[in-house]
Amino acid sequence: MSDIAELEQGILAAIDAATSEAELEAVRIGALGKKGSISERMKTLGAMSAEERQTMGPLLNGLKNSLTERLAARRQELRHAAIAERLARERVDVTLPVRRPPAETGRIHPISQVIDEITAIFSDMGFSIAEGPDIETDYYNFTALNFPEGHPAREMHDTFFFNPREDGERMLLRTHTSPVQIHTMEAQKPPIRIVIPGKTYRCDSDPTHTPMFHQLEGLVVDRTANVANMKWALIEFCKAFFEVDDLQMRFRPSFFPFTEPSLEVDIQCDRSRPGELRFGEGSDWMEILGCGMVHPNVLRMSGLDPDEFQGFAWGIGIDRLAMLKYGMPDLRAFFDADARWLSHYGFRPLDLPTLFGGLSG
Ligand code: 2NM
Repeated sequence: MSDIAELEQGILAAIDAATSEAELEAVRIGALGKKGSISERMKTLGAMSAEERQTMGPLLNGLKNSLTERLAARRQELRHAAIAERLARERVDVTLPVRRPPAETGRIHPISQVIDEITAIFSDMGFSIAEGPDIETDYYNFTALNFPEGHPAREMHDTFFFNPREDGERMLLRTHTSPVQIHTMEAQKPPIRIVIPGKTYRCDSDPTHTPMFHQLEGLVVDRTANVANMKWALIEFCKAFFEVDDLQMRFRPSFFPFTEPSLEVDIQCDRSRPGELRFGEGSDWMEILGCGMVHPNVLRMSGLDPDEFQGFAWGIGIDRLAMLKYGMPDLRAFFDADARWLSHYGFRPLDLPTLFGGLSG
């Protein structure tokens, strides 16, 4: 047998013996790669006599072509064999239960849901959402809101204070979100229409109070804002939030340092059925928010001329609103991070509250 025929036999045997595409590729490189046995032979053509080259040239070229074809055919065989082997080995059990994706099993906390509902209502009325830091200065939490130095109202807030700084200034955890209103009035020219949801802190802990709780406050400042505008906005809000068309509301005189006049607001409810509470029916009242016309001192301290601008503001406790709307009996369960509680009281993440789609789904 000529050495070319021997070479061919060897390569063909290796091709047949390859049991994977990777092994086959190694055979290809060994024969036809840059330094492969056939390629090396090709390089010797140049040194041959013209006669020799005339027989060896076509021989080597033919060999190269036939090996390339053989390699391709074997690659197909191996690929089909691998697929057949996987099909035989792998099984799908179509009777297994479907595992639900995270977006199906996760739940939105009722407080987040209620914040989304309230901000959807006020966004629809043209309000923007504003936020600010939980850690504030005494000035933004009290002084700028017309709490006089040493006034008992400062004590009533049961404030969490930090240790005083070197310069004597004492930071605190905000006791309401009102500091955000002050920052906004300092930074923006009227008209201002903002709502401010957020965490607030008071050193108070019993069955109906947690040291951290949530508030949503609102502020409108322009040249003509008045008590009638305020009452309209709050009545429309309550009807939208509790999803009732008719709802009696009662505005009673009250006191806050930052508003004058100040009002507390009750909504009509029915407590006659045991274990059930309904809004927009019955002859009972429940207090749900405080409001008032922004005190001239507050406007002045924030750089607004009270003879030119006037404003109204209000504050609502979000946690209690969530309990009332969704019938959750214990406030403290809100902050226990109990997955079972959340899977019961939580909301589906893809059901976003909108006025057109329904707030609570
Ligand atoms: C309330 C009740 C009444 C209020 C006032 C202000 C500000 F900054 F404009 F003066 N912010 N929030 C306000 C008014 C808050 O919560 C029960």
